[in-house]
Amino acid sequence: MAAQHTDWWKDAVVYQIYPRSFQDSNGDGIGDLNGITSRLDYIRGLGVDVIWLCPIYASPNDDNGYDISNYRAIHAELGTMADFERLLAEAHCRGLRILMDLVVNHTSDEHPWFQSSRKDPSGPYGDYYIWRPGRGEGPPNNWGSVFSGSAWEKDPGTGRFYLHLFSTKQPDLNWENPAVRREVFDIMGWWLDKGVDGFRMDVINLISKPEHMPDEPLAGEYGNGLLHCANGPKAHEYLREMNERVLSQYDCMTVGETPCVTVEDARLYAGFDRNELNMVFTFEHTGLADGPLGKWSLNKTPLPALKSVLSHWQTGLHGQAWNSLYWGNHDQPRAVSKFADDRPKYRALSAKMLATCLYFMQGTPYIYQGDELGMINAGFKKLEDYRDIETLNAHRELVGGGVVKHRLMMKYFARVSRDNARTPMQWDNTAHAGFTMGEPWIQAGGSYPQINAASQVEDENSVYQYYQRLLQFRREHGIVRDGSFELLLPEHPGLFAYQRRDPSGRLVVLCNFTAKRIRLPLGAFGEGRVALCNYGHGGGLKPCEALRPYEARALWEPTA
Ligand code: TEU
Ligand code: CA
Repeated sequence: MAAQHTDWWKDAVVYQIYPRSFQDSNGDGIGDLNGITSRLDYIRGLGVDVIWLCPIYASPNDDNGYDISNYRAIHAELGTMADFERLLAEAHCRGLRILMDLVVNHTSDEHPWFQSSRKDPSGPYGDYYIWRPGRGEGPPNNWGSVFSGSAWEKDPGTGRFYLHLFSTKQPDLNWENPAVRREVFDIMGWWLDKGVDGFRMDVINLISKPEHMPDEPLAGEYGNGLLHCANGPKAHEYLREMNERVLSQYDCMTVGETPCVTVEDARLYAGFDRNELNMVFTFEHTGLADGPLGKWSLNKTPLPALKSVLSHWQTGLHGQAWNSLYWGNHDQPRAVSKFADDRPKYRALSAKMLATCLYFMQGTPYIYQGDELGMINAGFKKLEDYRDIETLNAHRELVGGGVVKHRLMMKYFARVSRDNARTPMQWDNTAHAGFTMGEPWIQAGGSYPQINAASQVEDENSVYQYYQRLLQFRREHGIVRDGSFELLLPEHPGLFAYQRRDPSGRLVVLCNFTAKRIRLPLGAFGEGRVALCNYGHGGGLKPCEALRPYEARALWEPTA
C-alpha cells in the first residue's frame, strides 16, 4: 500500500558526508561509520535534518566506493553492518534522517554479476552489461571515459568490448534488461526496509543508453559519450517504474545527480506531478568556469552568468518542480575557493556570503562537510599528494600525452581537483586536523590550524554559528520555502541581489561577490530590517548605502 507521502524534503536541509574523510575512529587513517556516529551531535547542532552518506558499500575503491562489488554489504574499511545499524538508530533518535548513495548506472568489475557476465556471455548475467563487438581491432565507437581513455574496454577472453563511462573498473549496467531493473529495485527495497530515508542517485540520467552508439565529434582524442547517454530514450520510463515499484511504497526522499540536465529536463525528472524523483542536481552553475579542456581550467566563474543560471533554475521550476541548492560536494573544489575568495582576509566573509546567497533561494540546501566551517582548497603542491582517479588519469593522459605541461596541470589540480574537497574534515588544530590518530589516507588541507570546528562551534562570529542562524531563519520564515523569486539589478557585475515574496512579506538578499565596496541605490531595497549580515549580527546596521567587500545582507520586511 502506498505510503502517505509528506513532502518533508521541502523543509529539510541536507548535510553531505564523504565517510572516508569525515572522522576516523580506529586509527587506520580512514574515516568510518563509528566516526560519523561520534559526531552526530555536532551535525545536529548545525541545524540540519538529513545526512547524505556517500557510498558505504563493499568496493575495491577504484573510485572511492562509486564502484560497488556488493550492494548489501558494508565496505570493510568503513565498518560493519552493525556499525551502520547503530549509526542509523543514533541518527534517527536525534531526528536526523539518512540518505544512501545509490550507484546503479554501473557496478564494480569485481561485482559477481560482471564476473559472470564476462565469463558466460550466454548465461543469466550475460546481458546485465553493455557488450558490443569492436570495429576491427578497435572499440565500437570513439567515445571517451569521464576518467580519460576510451569508454570501451576489450575483454581478452571473448574479444568483445564493454562500455564504462567512468573507470575501466566501473562497467555500465544494461537497464534495458528487466532483470537488471528488478535487481536494483530489490536493493532499494532492502535498504528502505532497514529504515533508510531515501537515496541520492549517482548519474541516474545516464542509465538509458541509446540503441545506436555512433561516433561523437572529437573533443581531444575522444568523442563525448555523455551527450548521447544523458537523458536517454527510456530514462523517464525507468524512473517511473522505479517510483511505482519501490519509492511510492515508502515515505522517502530522492535526489538524482544528473549531468547535462536542463531546467526543461528537470521539470520532467522532478515535476510534482511526474512520480519520478523529488529533485535533481544541476551542473549548469558548476560548469561555468570550464574551458577548452573542460574542468581543467583556471577560469573564475563570471557572476553575471552565475546570476543568470541560478535565477533561471529558480523561476523555471517555481510551482512545477523542486530545486536542490548546492555549491559543492565531493566532486567539486571548495566553494569559497571556486566561487569567492579564499585569501585569509576574505575567506570567512566569503563562506557566509555564499551561504546567504544560495540558501535563501527556494529549494533543499545540500551542505557539504566542512563548508559550514568555510573550508578551502587543499593547497597541494605535489602530484603524490593526490589520490583521485580522475585527477591521476588526467595527468597521465594530458601531461603524458604532451597536451599540457606538468606545472600548468598542477595549477589546474590545485584549483579544481576533486581531492580539494576530499581532504580530512578539519576538527581541530592537532595533528591531521583531529581526523585521525594514524596516518591519513590523504593529507589534511594546509588551512586546518586556522579553519577548524573546535575554534568555531563556540564563537558567535564563526562561519559555523552564522550557518546556525541562517538555518534558523529558514525554519522560522515560510517565505524561504514558498515565496516567489525575482532577480534584482540583473546587469550589476559584482552584486547578486534578489527578492523573495509571499503574503507574509518580502525578503531581500544582497551579496557582494567582490573585494570592493559596492554603492547601492538608496531605497531600492525597501525598509526591511537586517535579519542577517556577515559583518556582525546585523543589529544596528545603518540602512544600506554600500556593501563592504563580500558583504551579505538579508533584509526582512514582514507584511504590516
Ligand atoms: O559523478 C558523476 C560526474 O559527472 C562526476 O564524475 C563529475 O562530472 C566529475 O567528477 C567532475 O569532475 C558521480 C559521483 O559523484 C562521482 O564521485 C563518481 O566518480 C562518478 O559519478 C562515477 O560514479
Ligand atoms: Ca577508520
